[in-house]
Amino acid sequence: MKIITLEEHFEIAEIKRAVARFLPVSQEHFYHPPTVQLEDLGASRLKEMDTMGVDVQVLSHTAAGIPLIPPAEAVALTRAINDQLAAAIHVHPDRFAGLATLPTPDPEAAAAELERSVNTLGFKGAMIHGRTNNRFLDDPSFRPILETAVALDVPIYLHPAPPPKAVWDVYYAGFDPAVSGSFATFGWGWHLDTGIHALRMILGGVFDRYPSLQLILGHWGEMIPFYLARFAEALTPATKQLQRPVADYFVQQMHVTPSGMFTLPPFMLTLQVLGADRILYSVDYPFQAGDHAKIFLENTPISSADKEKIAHGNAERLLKLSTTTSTT
Ligand code: GRE
Ligand code: ZN
Repeated sequence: MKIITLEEHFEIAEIKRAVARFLPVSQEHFYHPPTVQLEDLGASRLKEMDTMGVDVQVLSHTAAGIPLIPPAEAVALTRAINDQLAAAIHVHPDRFAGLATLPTPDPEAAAAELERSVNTLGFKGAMIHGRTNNRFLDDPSFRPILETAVALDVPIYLHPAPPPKAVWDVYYAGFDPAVSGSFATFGWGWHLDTGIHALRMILGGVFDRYPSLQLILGHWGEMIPFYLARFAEALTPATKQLQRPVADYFVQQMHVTPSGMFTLPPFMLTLQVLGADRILYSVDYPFQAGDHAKIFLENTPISSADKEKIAHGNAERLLKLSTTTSTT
């Protein structure tokens, strides 16, 4: 079974240094990235992919803090990120594909960089890390980016990023900094944040404006599948400006991936809510260990046709990847 994974990160040391001065100090307390694996885009990564049973990694830069930095610098840095990723893909085109990093602080430039990334560099979509200037993608200022994604027919992967300081302080502070840091981010907070981001896009009418836009969420849909019926019951009567019942936007315009959360309950829940055609696969390498990536899917109690869709078929369709056979 060929496996294509969609939330697989790399990091460029110069970029990390360049963005470091814009990051909130609180970040130090939770962010201990696996630097060696993040920075490798060659032989060791391929070896780890072979061990995990992953044939193709769709690569994206890690949460670089791009939304936090001044527009002009964001433009230069994202160009450098995308150029270096393109060079790595060029060496191993059968093992790597790319998602663009966009300078969201300058939405027009971000739209242009998305266009360049797809049409010139051959990338398959973009990854956006949370809010920019505390605005979510339902804000009209980001329309150039969404319009371009629609025109190019590529998806946007919405990745978590640390919550705003005010939210951090009220909701997550008050514990040992390492506890607050994990609670505010990958332990809970930034998943809730990303779910809210996607729900705001529904409520803001983004998917009526762009009915072919496709959003990808990690972590089995960032809590939305569990609460979708509740959200739909509560919000559908109030959202008279929307064209569809609110749950429709989730099941028609979003896809989800596991991000390395390889346990059965959220998988079965997501499968029941969303169906096998909208589940893609991901490890969140190297933040999560992918040793069980292939075994987990093989052992799920679903049909082999559905396993093939989730392992690679849906990704090949959504990202328009060529369909070659498994290399592992
Ligand atoms: C992730 O990509 O999921 C991630 C980061 C940084 C820290 C932890 C984490 O980008 O899971
Ligand atoms: Zn990730």
